[in-house]
Amino acid sequence: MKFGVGQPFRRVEDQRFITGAGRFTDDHRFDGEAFACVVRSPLAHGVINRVDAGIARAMPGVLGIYTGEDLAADGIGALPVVIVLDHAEGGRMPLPARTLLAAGKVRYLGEPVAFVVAETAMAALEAAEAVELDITDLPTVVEPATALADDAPLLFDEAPGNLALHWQLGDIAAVTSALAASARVVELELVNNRIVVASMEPRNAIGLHDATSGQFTLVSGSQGSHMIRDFMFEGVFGLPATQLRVITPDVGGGFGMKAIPYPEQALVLYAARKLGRPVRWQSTRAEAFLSDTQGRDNVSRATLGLDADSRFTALKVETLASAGGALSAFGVYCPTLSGPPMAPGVYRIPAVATDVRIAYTNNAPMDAYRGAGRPEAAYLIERLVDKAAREIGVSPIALREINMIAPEEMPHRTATDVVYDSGDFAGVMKAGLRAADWDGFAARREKGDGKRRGIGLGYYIERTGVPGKEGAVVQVGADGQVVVHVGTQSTGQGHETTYVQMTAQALGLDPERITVKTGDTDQPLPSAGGTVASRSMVHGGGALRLATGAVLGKASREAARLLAVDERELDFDSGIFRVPGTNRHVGLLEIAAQAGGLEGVGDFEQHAGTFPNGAHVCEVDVDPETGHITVERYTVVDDFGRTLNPLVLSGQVHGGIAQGIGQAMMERTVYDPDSGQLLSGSFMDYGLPRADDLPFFDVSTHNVPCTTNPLGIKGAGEAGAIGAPPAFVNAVVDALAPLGITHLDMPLTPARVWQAIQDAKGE
Ligand code: SMO
Repeated sequence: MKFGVGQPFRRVEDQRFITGAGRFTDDHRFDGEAFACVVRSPLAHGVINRVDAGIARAMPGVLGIYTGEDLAADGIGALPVVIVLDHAEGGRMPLPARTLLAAGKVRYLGEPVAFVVAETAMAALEAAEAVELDITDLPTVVEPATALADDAPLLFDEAPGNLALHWQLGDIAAVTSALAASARVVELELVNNRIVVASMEPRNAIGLHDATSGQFTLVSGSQGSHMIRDFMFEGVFGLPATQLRVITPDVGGGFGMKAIPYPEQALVLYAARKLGRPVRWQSTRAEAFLSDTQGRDNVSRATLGLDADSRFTALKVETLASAGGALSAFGVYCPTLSGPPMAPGVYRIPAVATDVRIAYTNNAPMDAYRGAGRPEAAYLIERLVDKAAREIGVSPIALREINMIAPEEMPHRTATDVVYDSGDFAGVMKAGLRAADWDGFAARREKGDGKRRGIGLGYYIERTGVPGKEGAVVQVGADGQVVVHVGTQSTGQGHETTYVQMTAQALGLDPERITVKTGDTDQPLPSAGGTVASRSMVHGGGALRLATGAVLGKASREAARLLAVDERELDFDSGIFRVPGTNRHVGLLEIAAQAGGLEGVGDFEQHAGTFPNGAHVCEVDVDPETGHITVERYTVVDDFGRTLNPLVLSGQVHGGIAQGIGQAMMERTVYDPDSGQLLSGSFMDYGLPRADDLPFFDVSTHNVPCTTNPLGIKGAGEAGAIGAPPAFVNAVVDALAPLGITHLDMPLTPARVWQAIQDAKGE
């Protein structure tokens, strides 16, 4: 089947997107709508003495101005925290309330202080600028290490020492002794730089309220309307989730940042109820830099032990991480439950332990960003293994081969208690090296043009599709049109294409007949969890398989009745049930027409993770005169279990590589340590990679079917961003190793690289 699973079927949504016919939140208009503007803190840390809206309230077109005190008086609650853990010493982590508008203090630059609603966006902006803030400046801390120091200014009374959470995995004492008993240890301290998420479409929200029924509606770009409803509404409004409908239309990028609820989503609902009018808010790019959750931002010191045969004996990781100035919904998830369990990577390491301290800091709240903890784990182990190889004097490939978990060891339970179900790591690595012509690099290294060349491998593994439920409903209409409801939300990945393809294949129907619907809590779904952790195809695909199966079950019973044969005698092909050896047949669409429509429901539960993995090989040129790096070649071989659509898949990997190289090469959120002011608050100051910063990517697969889900697939959405940083940095360090450089911290900007070269030369 030419549209079938495994075929490079072209994206069905692209016609709409490239002709400007996409419908994003901002394209939705409502009668009588009013416009909101957020008054944000101009200081990173301070005591709020007074918020004076007197002048602003009297300005033309102003409908309402709300402060933290107004919300408290109306009984509006704080944004709930989804991930709450215990301290290593026992006792629950503190949970300082994240109110929708700052109350008493501000703790990061851009924290919402007041919410202004007016007849026009311009009137709202002008009034917002007229709101007078009297805030007493307090000293700031913008790095976890300084925030945890004894003399650091305290952000929250509830969190002594600014400690959001102290968390451990594994037996630190046992690992410390295993390291002491090892023939050799290799140490590495590295920074995983704080970065912005930079979705193409900034955040937005439109709130509606029907006073008669008491029903709220929220239109907002998100990674799943059900998640936003379920995580935010009850806690903030004290009302049952059924009183809110969330609609998420087309979305221009989420990457984890839009998986969580934000103050503005609740504020538009609050104001809509107050004013009896629809209220809309659209973030500007400048606000996105200040107030979207950011990613990564941790510093780790790692020690790897090896025996005399270069086998890994133990791994200890100590991490300081930043939570930012407010606790986001999954704020502590990345450096705890998500990253550290993946610390061993694809290697046999008998003893692993991690100690993590997460600190409150005066900068934007921290949360998931493409990979959400797994990129940090992969970067750490892959840099460490490379450094170990260089110190021992073996090739980085040989050291990996010695230590990689073999296919015959699957399933393999890591020392961190994660069970890898399948994988051929050494085989995938070989395929990657072959595709990248690793062996031919020696000849490419010496071009005699004064540039320094390097090659690096990053072998990533990640855990995707963590346990959970997802539903799907397939409706074959009497008119021959098929509607597929799923609960995972595309933010650009191409879900429509892949779900159409899977449905077309299962039902033997033309893709043109099939429409995918997502993003509405009113959809008839048995469950819906949204798009996070590369779970859409594993969970949503699993649910869709059950739903198409249910449609076919009903149809085949009906076909058997119509054709007067036993159901088991029927053949089904290209949408037609046939009695073999006869010309008797009936089509699925005929059956649906006669029955007035057919519906199948899938309620799928995934019980274990999937473990996509792969080899990224990066080749760079470093200009020693300027420190400028060019990526000359980039090759990836991934194991995604099974490929549903190679075009959609490579799109995912390409985007991920761009984000991963972006972090490694040029991206960094910079806050002034003294004032907490953001020094990288626009794309003039913040380096985002562009097409001409990147080469063509050579992307292919070497799939080993996953055993933990019926489709045999491994989640692919985040993989590119996980493999790229170690491959890139390993390549640059390889280029500069002859100068004695053993490590460089991301981002490897020309200035940083040039300085490292000067330092190495002793100049
Ligand atoms: S960073 Mo993702 O949306 O799990």
